[in-house]
Amino acid sequence: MSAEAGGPRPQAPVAGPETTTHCPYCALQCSTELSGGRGRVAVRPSPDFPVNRGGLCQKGWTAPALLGTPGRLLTPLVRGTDGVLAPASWDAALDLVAGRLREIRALHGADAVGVFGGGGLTNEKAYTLGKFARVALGTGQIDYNGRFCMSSAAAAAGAAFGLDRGLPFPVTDLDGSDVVLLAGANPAETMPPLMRHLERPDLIVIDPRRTRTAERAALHLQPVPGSDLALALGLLHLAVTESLVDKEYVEARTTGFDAAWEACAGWWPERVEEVTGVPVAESRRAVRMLAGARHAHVLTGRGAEQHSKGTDTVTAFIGLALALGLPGRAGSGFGTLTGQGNGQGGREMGQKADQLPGYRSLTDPADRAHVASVWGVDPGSLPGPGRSAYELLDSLGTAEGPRALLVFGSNPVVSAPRAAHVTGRLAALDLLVVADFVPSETAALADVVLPVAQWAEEEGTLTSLEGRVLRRRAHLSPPPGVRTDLEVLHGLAVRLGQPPDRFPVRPREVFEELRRATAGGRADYSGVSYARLDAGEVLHWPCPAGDDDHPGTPRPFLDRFAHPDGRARFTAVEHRPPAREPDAEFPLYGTTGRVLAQYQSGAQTRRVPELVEAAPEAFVEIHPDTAGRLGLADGTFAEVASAYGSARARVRLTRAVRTDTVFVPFHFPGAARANLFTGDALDPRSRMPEFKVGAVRVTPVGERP
Ligand SMILES: Nc1nc2c(c(=O)[nH]1)N[C@H]1C(S)=C(S)[C@@H](COP(=O)(O)OP(=O)(O)OC[C@H]3O[C@@H](n4cnc5c(=O)[nH]c(N)nc54)[C@H](O)[C@@H]3O)O[C@H]1N2
Ligand SMILES: Nc1nc2c(c(=O)[nH]1)N[C@H]1C(S)=C(S)[C@@H](COP(=O)(O)OP(=O)(O)OC[C@H]3O[C@@H](n4cnc5c(=O)[nH]c(N)nc54)[C@H](O)[C@@H]3O)O[C@H]1N2
Ligand code: SF4
Ligand SMILES: [Mo]
Repeated sequence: MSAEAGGPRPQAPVAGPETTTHCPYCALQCSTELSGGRGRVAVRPSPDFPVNRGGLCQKGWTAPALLGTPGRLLTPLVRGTDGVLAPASWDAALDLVAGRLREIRALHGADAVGVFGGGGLTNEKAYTLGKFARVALGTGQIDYNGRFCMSSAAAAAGAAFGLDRGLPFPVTDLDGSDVVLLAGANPAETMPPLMRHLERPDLIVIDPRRTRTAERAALHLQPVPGSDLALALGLLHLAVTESLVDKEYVEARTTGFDAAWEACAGWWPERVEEVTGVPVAESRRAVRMLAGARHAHVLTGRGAEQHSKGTDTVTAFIGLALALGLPGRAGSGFGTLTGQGNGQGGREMGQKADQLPGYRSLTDPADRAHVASVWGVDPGSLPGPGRSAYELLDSLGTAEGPRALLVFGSNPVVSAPRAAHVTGRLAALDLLVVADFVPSETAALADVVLPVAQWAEEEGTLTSLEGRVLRRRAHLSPPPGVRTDLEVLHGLAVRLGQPPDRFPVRPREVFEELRRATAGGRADYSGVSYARLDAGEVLHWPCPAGDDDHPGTPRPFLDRFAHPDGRARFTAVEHRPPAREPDAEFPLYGTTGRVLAQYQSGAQTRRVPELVEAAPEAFVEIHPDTAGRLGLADGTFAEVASAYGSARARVRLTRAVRTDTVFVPFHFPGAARANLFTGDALDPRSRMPEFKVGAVRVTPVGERP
């Protein structure tokens, strides 16, 4: 029975004083206890969860504020002939959407409808969204914001290890490490409780800025943005020339070393210094620290990955880690720090353009047949792979691209690269539908806005950065008038002619189906169940079903890597410059990233008073020497312009950034959007945009923006 038909809500309010669940934001998925009724929800960290160990960051502490935020969407909105979004009933809104989708499909074909998902969606929602696109809409045009996040790391890890699990070991392994290298990650701001696991190890931080993380490092390498690939090749070169390679490991557990060495043989230390700006002595010290440690880890973050060569850069860091014998060895390892709440699960459940659930491939006949049988459809009816996130957004409203787009869990008007262009593409659509709980900048452009439930009002599972499957639990029921994403997808599917039981609204039922769909896949969840999770079992995927309960796989590579021969692959990669290097017109490097008190596009955190107070507006971080030359005073406004466009933000002078680089956080809307100056270069393999380096000019605009 669906809530649609007026039946009982599938998610009754939870009785009892406290509900154990997880923070709505990042992939660390800190465990929390919620108490109090609507309007009075209080949060405290669960004392015994090993990942956050009683800690939360400021975003986690203030998350309940979002549940009752004044602007919260409580009724569907439909844009009238006067151009204004006005309240409508659910029936009217869903009938309208389904009717328009049918028309557009009849006129232009199934691929004229696109879907854009998010890495914050629960596994159940991400799974259902992918199924909805392929089955109810019959479109191949689905991708998601994780393409902007984890795609380079995923492509590189998949190729090297045969499996992409962000951290192939529990976070608590870091406690026992001696040296941890962080390439382009700033966890002191982006995952503060993770720092509790980084107290013992000596940190090597690679970041063009002296971040809060870098301040805690034993060694901070401060390269030119976009030069990490040369740096990683140089570190591997040094490992070889200083005889620090773990030959036994390389021999026993890897292939391809000779070709990788050939590719980095030309990256002698002085040449690396010239390209990266990192002194030879510092590179040498970094390699010696890593090689001399009993246990060491190499971790990458978005700083190294969000480039047009992000996949090759991660591949080069994996090469360094393999040469030193770290991956798949007890107490050591290689990993990437997944970003969004369900950034790991969200990339396995089939909302990615080329994927089916369980990390299955849309182009593999056996994979298609397996998933089609679970879905009860003909494999031949499943579409092929679609466009990647930026390419999808770029094609909207053109002769070749979708005329309609459904957005679940992203705010691309702020977060997509080349945001002014993307905003124009969204505006060119015949139909834009946004499901959200707040009126995001993207929702403000929509023809139909559908108000959905939030984290503390829904059941589900998420898979954290360490590959552990976690239960999200409902503490409240959604406010009247609000539906869950699963109810929305069910309501649309039925209106598009699907049998009602093909799109269940109960997360538990979806999970049962998802277990079968992922069974035998690389990300196998078939042995996981709500019952096991609720009994407190700690389950990391792969966790296949069997006669006995499978214990899960916290460390998948201890005995062998996931390639058929069990070996990890070195791959030869070549350094290349970013899509645009600074020149006379745009003389500085522009880079972008995060601050502690804001999350992503800011759609959520810009509505939390404490967070707004802590981080009220965008800024341009610039070195005082550079600012002096350009006539920029602290606290005044500057324009940051590239060949693609320009943003305006307040000048913040700091010696923490290189003199040739400026940094702008991307959390803010309007004219302060960092993505107004980012470009459209994409990594050829992962299709990751180049968020982390561009050529810009910074000019004063005075006391006001
Ligand atoms: N507070 C907060 N926390 C978050 C999020 C948030 O929005 N706010 N988002 C979550 C998500 S989805 C993600 S993906 C993670 C991201 O987590 P991180 O990867 O830690 O975050 P970023 O700030 O994007 O980038 C990290 C660092 O890369 C540096 N950097 C810039 N260019 C380069 C370069 O060319 N090379 C190198 N080596 N470094 C460079 C920046 O100076 C920055 O300090 O955070 C998660 N946690
Ligand atoms: N310049 C620059 N741009 C970047 C980056 C960068 O470093 N620099 N980082 C990139 C990265 S790593 C990421 S992950 C992206 C993230 O950027 P976005 O994809 O824009 O992420 P959010 O701001 O989290 O947007 C999520 C939206 O969905 C809503 N939402 C949250 N949960 C749910 C849900 O369960 N259901 C529904 N229907 N809606 C929900 C939220 O209210 C919000 O409006 O930004 C990318 N953009
Ligand atoms: S670190 Fe991430 S999961 Fe933990 S409280 Fe902060 S935002 Fe939430
Ligand atoms: Mo991300």
